[in-house]
Amino acid sequence: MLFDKSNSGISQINRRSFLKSSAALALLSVASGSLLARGAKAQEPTKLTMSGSHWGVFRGTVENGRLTQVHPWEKDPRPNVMLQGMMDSIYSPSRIKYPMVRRAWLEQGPGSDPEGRGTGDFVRVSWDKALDLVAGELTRVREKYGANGVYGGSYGWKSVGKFHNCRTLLRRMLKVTGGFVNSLGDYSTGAAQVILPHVVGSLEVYEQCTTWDVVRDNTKLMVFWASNPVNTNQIGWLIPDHGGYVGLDEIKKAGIRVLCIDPIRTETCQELNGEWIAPRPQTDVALMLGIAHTLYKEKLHDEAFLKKYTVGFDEFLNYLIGKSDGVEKTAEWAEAICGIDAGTIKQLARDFASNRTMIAAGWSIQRQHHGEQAHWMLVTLCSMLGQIGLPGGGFGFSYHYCSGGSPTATSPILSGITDGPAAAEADLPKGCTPGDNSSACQPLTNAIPVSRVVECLLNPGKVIKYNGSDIRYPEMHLAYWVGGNPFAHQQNRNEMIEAWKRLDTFIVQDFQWTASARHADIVLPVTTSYERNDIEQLGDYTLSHIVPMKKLVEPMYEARSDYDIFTQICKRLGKEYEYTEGLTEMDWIRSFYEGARIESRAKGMEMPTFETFWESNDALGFPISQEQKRFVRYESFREDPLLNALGTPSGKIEIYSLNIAKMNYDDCPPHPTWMEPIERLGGPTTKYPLHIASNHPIFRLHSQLGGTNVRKHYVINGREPCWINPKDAAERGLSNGDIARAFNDRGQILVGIKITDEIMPGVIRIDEGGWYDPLNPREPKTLCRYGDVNNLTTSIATSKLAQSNCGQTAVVEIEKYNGPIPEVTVFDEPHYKNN
Ligand code: PGD
Ligand code: PGD
Repeated sequence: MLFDKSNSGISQINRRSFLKSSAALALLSVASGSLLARGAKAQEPTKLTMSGSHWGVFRGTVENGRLTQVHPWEKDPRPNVMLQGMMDSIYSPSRIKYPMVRRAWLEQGPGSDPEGRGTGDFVRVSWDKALDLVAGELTRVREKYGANGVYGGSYGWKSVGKFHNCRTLLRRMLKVTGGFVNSLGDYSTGAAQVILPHVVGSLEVYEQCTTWDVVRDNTKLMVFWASNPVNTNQIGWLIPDHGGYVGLDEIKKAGIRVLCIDPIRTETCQELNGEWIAPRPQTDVALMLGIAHTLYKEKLHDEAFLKKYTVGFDEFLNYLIGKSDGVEKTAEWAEAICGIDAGTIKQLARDFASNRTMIAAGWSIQRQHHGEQAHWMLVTLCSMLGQIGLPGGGFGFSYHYCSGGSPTATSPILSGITDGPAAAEADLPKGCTPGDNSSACQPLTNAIPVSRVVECLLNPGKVIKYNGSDIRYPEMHLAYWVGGNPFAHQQNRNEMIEAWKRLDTFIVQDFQWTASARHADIVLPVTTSYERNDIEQLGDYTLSHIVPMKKLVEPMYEARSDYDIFTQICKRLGKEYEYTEGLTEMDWIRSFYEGARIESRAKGMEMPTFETFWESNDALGFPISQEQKRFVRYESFREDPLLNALGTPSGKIEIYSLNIAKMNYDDCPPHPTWMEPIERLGGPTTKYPLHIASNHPIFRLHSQLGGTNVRKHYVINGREPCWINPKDAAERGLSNGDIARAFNDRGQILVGIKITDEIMPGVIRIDEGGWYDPLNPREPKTLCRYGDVNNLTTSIATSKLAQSNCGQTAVVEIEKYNGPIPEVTVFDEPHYKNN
């Protein structure tokens, strides 16, 4: 049973009984308390209003200006318990109420006492004052250091909505007011999205998979390789449709054999009664090579497929059989690295080859040192199996994400707010022409790989390699963050804190007192999406509905929308019209809808008028054809590889890439290769004995909702849970509920112990997104009181190719914490003084 304490170990909620126990659909309500909302003064009639979030579509009951109940949409096949936290996020004690400035920054100027960041020494200021300070500081930094002094790469999962897309709104503001440094790529698939275009000609990780219907009807063996859709499909980048759960139910009913290759017996493995194979983390490439070697030796590989649809197998084969490096990648060789016995590895090869096999791969295996290799090797393995493009065979890299595999509807694409004109010339200082690389002509919108921000701050001027190009790190003095939480998402927290000292100014706009906000110099309170109007599509892959996201309650305290804040900054910098184009919130929303209406006509459909749609208080649905329900990824390529050539240089799957060979990177060879990560469980140079799986959390979206009442359902002794195998716990004298200290050379955190045999020995699990709560922010490598795993992870890049993050690369030790137990403080607002 899903999310049952006895199974998952960290939850006290049994999801199904939780849902059943609530009357009708009125599932989620908050206890009525004192009302602080501005809109609470007026007595309004009870009403139901539709909106959406990363957790699903819902209708809200608003009583006396307060959201009191959330009703999941009746068409949601598997409503999400996180909706409860979503509602609480409006009212939680972690809400930012007023504009704040760090005292030292305010009184002594930018860059003062950077060690004081995170101590909570804030002064409340008026909006006018805060906006003047921001506009003035942008001007000062640009005048002194140029546009490259301002970092606006601001990565993060923001909120859904085509208009209040705060990261784009920030870039729009920074673009019209004078330029900034941008970011490249993302934290989710940073390595895979750079390597896969070289291999299969597309990002692949965000592409539609063969539909679940086709899998149900054709697949005989479903392999979840580092993939846990029962957990990770709960949320969406757009509003989630949760169709992946229907797919999982179907394959369960069909009795399809399921294998889970994962150091943890995941919720998916449990729900589908899967067979569990637990390799040592970070050794999947070796395991895949062992399987590939068996396929080759036992002549189970599909030579015809390799010849017709791929290039470079021969070069790879020389490596596989040890011709090129003297090491044959036998199952026995793989066993010594990954810990799975050679017999099982050989049997996997036979089972994969003798069945219609679909490999659903997750993304943790590319969030590791040399992470580029994992998905490349998976494509190679599937090429050897020869089932790519056949119904129910091959690979799917997004079955676990936003319900990939749910069929795509015939629908228009809603546009959204943009960050302004994209012409290359417009990005250069006046008088510069594209291609002029002199220091005076650096692009105004320079960009660095997203997870390299810390390295960039520490090494201005350094030149790094990136996917065939050179990037020179700019010298940045101001960072402006919206819609993201770098003090949660970035690896190696203590190194980051040192790097942040190079900044004169760190500005954060958020609605919660995240660790990032607590380390900011200027903090601006924004509205949640439930305090403003917007519009969004349902289902990243299905795009099956357009959802009105109607304002439910008035902005709390002094919160303003990102759009309003940036408009006011632009006004101070003389660029208000360029920013707003004279349009209001509802003008923009209407314009996106009207654009979709025009597109839908071209597809032979007539959407209702905007007024009808908006007043309907319901999602507008689009048809899904039989053909769309039977979509098979790579079917057309398989049918005609010349006519439907891939976007690679050869038009085929590239098992050997000439382009990558030309880059000549020592850490990314031209064919999939096993390379030791800098540290791993059982590795040759590893100092600490336990690997940490920093998975995506069950009851949060990263750090989002960490500050809400959902937290009480999973914390252990008030801390972030740490799963540990009974053997490892016994060796360390740890019991359930203990507070323990996990540590390595990079940092130390407190966690709450959960002993479970759902995790393999040698591995502990501490989910990413725990809020950073430094015991003494002025002390280097101070203890984190709550359990932010990124105190322990490495900030090394995957390789010169993708320069992506390695959030899954970390080994540690753990011990019972015998010191005085410090109170967790990060979930309340910091102390501040009124100005
Ligand atoms: P979130 O917690 O989603 O984390 O990192 P990310 O920064 O995306 O942060 C979003 C922030 O935006 C929240 O603070 C939220 O309150 C704020 N926000 C929401 N809506 C709005 C809005 O309308 N306006 C403004 N101004 N703010 C808003 C996630 C990142 O973490 C990701 S995507 C991945 S895949 C990585 N995963 C791992 C991992 O697996 N392991 C480790 N060790 N580390 C990771 N870090 C990465
Ligand atoms: P993870 O939980 O990090 O999810 O999707 P991703 O697939 O990256 O890892 C998936 C599985 O990989 C886990 O079961 C983990 O145990 C396993 N694993 C870890 N290391 C290894 C390894 O070395 N080898 C093998 N074989 N398995 C390993 C993340 C995706 O989820 C992303 S990127 C985002 S931004 C979203 N985030 C969330 C979220 O924060 N919370 C929820 N509930 N859902 C999400 N969905 C999305």
